[in-house]
Amino acid sequence: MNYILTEIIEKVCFIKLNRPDVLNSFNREMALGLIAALQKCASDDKIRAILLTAEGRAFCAGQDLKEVIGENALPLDQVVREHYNEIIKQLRTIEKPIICAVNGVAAGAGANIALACDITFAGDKASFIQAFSAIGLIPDSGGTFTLPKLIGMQRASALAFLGEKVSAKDAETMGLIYRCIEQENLFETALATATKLSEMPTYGIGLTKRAFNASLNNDLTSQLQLEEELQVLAGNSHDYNEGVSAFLEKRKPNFTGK
Ligand code: T3D
Repeated sequence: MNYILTEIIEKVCFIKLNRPDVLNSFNREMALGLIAALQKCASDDKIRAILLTAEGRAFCAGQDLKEVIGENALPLDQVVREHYNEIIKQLRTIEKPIICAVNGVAAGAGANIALACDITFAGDKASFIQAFSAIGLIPDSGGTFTLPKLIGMQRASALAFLGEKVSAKDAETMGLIYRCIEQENLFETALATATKLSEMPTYGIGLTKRAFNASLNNDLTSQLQLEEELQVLAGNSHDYNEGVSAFLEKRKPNFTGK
């Protein structure tokens, strides 16, 4: 069984979680498969945007809880380090836009993986649950980092402690995700966004992601210094030259991502 499906549609790599019978919860094979798919996206220059979604009625129910007990269960630190930490590091450091289409419930690590993507759409039947507290765990997969930054300490605490289900509409209203979309239009909207981004100046967008990541630790002076440095890199790119030329020549630009 292939737990991670990938398809390249022009310049977009479409990645699908594929264990629908257990709501796409993560066993080790699926986690390592997702990491491998993301590594391939990072290294392949022809891929200029990534679209992450899932098969069936759920997006992802987090860790497969059948794998965490019994004598063959891996130690918790190994699971967190080798699976979830690695997935989140990939999502945040690949300097290409990563779009997520949350097609149903996203719980535990599944929720925090969706929230670590750059632009997250959710269908209006989808929901988000910080399911960790119900089983005595803390939010992993970057949850303790991402949640307070997205929605503030009060709402992050309420969601993490109570573990209540948040509808996609409420997630949009509180700034947890970018947009809640009618379910039937979810994939079309997410794919159109990924396709649009895949034709834009990928290098500059990647540098923007690098700057946003750094802003989480920098003071204003350091961040302004970083903007200066990254703007020089962007300004020396093919796509900057092409963008300015196309504007002046009143034609559509042909960006290469370089
Ligand atoms: O090693 C570590 O533990 C560290 C890593 C932690 C990371 C984490 O993600 S911890 C959080 C783990 N996830 C959860 O606690 C969520 C558990 N699932 C649920 O609470 C519910 O399933 C949902 C709210 C997500 C959806 O509810 P509902 O009513 O729509 O579906 P259901 O009937 O509960 O589930 C459908 C099937 O999927 C069912 O199997 P069955 O009875 O039809 O054979 C259920 O057992 C299975 N399933 C759902 N979630 C998981 C799962 N099987 C294994 N692991 C799951 N996480």
